[in-house]
Amino acid sequence: MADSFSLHNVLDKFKLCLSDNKEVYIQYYIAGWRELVSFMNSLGSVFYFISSDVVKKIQILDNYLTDENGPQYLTIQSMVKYELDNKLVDLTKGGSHPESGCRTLLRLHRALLWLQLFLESLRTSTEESKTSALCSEAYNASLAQYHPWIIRKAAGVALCTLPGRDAFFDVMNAGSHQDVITLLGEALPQISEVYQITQDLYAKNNLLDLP
Ligand code: 1Q0
Repeated sequence: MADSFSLHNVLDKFKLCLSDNKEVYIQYYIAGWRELVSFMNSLGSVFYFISSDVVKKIQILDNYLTDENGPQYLTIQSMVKYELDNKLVDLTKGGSHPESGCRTLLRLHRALLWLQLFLESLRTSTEESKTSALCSEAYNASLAQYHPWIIRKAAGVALCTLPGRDAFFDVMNAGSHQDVITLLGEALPQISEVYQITQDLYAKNNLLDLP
């Protein structure tokens, strides 16, 4: 799996996410996350508790996409409309739809902000920068607020094992360090556009705090 991973693959998938009228295709969104899972798995078993949760969420969304109502799940926009119109979203805890597409995708959406912040800090980092520090700063500024103490603690332990900056650039498998930096500069605006469109859609529909 480690051999097949390349930063190009991740970025290509997120690039494919946007339709002409700026809707977000779920198929490519989860394909981007699949690439990230393969990257995380290549970092070692300590990341397994993180990647297995992502795999679970990809699976839930994939099941919606391939079942009989699949066409309603073509884009995040159509999913939100379909699930809200049909009362398929639990707005408070303890309802009958604990695994709605909307709440499942929200977890990945929050993690996408972490990815965006982390890749941006990596892009502008210097040789002295520590990936584990960059990664945990990005985590604390995004995902951490949604995680209980025990998960934050475990995430901290996993992050300490991240490879150093040079090795990290190599694992991304996208050419020289300068190539990686250039690629990130081109691709990050696309990830951030996908993030922002989703964020605005969820905000407009009051879905940002789904349990
Ligand atoms: C590079 C290493 C990754 C470092 C990740 C930062 C720490 C994240 C710690 C998250 C712990 C996840 C365990 C389970 C959490 C769930 O409780 C939580 C909520 O779900 P629920 O159903 O209980 O309400 N789930 C989540 O928040 C989902 C997302 C968490 C995972 C986010 C990991 C993002 C990883 C990205 C891949 C690494 C790519 C790095 C560089 C990319 C290079 C192309």
